[in-house]
Amino acid sequence: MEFEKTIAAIATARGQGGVAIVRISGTGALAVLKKSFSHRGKYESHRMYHGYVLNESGEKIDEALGVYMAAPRSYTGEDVCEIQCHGGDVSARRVLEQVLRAGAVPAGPGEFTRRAFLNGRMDLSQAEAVMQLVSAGSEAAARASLRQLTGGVSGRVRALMDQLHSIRALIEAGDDFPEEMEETETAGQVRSQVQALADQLRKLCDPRAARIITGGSRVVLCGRPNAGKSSLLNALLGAEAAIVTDVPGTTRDVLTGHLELGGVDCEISDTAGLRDTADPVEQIGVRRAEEALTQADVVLAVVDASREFTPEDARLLQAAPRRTLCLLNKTDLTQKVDADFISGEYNIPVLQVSAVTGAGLDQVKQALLQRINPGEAPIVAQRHLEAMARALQAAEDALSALDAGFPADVCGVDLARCGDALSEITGENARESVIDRVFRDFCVGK
Ligand SMILES: Nc1nc2c(ncn2[C@@H]2O[C@H](COP(=O)(O)OP(=O)(O)O)[C@@H](O)[C@H]2O)c(=O)[nH]1
Ligand SMILES: [Mg+2]
Repeated sequence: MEFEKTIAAIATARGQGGVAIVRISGTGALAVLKKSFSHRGKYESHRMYHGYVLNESGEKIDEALGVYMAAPRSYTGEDVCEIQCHGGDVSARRVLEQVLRAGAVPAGPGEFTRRAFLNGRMDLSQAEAVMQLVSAGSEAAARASLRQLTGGVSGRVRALMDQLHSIRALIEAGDDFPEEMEETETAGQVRSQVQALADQLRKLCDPRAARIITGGSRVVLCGRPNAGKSSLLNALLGAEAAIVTDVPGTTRDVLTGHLELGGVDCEISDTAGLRDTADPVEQIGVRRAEEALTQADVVLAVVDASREFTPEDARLLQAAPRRTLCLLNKTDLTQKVDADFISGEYNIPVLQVSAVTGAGLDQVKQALLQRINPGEAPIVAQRHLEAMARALQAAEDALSALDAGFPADVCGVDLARCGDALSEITGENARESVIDRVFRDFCVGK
């Protein structure tokens, strides 16, 4: 596909840095470079040249490296030139201004990647991975984006499409040779293949893992006042995030800090101690604490080991959801509560810790990681999960039709719907509006 305009933008982030890159793409890219760069003579493709960026009157704007990447071996699939100039906003901006004067036009958000997609250099899922990768907030998110960028999602969609094609072929064979293929035999074979397809779709979609990889996980500390929740937050983060005092009811709002566990971003919230209180501010704090608990991936229920076990502790542990770990804190002091008692009575794993000495905190981190671990979920983008869910629904509709005794070819409509949903992921025959939505959130220069 040939675009009329040669586009240019600063591809690197704003602010001070060693180098900045001005990227130019389109049929006029080399002409623009030649008009703006001091290197005379031949530009071999994929070779760096040292020189100066010059304005139209031959004044030096910056010392830089220039490179020409001939189509189609470039990011966009078009002729691409890049100027690596000095970092900082001024140099890069002046180089860009020169490049625009030399005939390029400013690139829109994601326009380079959009051209790469439209030129068949990557499919839509890979294009989205580029944006996911540059905005990744954790190692797990970056790893997942890279898997997607290198075809992890595309490959799976292709495999599912192949399965769909063979199911359709089976149905058509049944139509063409009705006397050779018993109707019920065809339906049985189709059914088992559609079932296998549905099973795979279900396995690929793990919204919880996807959310944890891309958005991080939520861990909430709860317990009665003075159990040591704020001290534990600080100890886990290795920072003084929360105020610690021996006055019960010190923490009134939900306070959060971030920890990266096994590459996964983990947001740990400290909450107001759960108790009945007349103080209206503390009451709001308690309500917020209860709200945070419902959102938690893991709940850390803190019990003070140095004091008698109270009915409030009992209530907390009784109400504890399955995803709860009990932290028996202050084990550096004389212990009045026994870990075996809690695990026996409430069927909850108990870890003995001390926020003051740090004892047991590594085990807490390990236990958290074990519970949160999202694995290498192949599908992490919301748009892909939604399309997969529609594909799964269509496959299940096909199964229902077969189970209701309809002949195999009746479920062809459902299977077509399944295929349409899958092809949205890779962007084959994608509607313009879908493509627009994908690239709308891109940054300029990517
Ligand atoms: N000895 C000892 N004291 C602790 C420990 N954890 C917290 N404390 C003390 O217990 C009191 C209440 O702690 P805080 O973290 O504010 O409890 P919160 O109300 O649950 O947030 C403070 O005086 C802390 O210094 C611990 O592991 N050992
Ligand atoms: Mg507190």
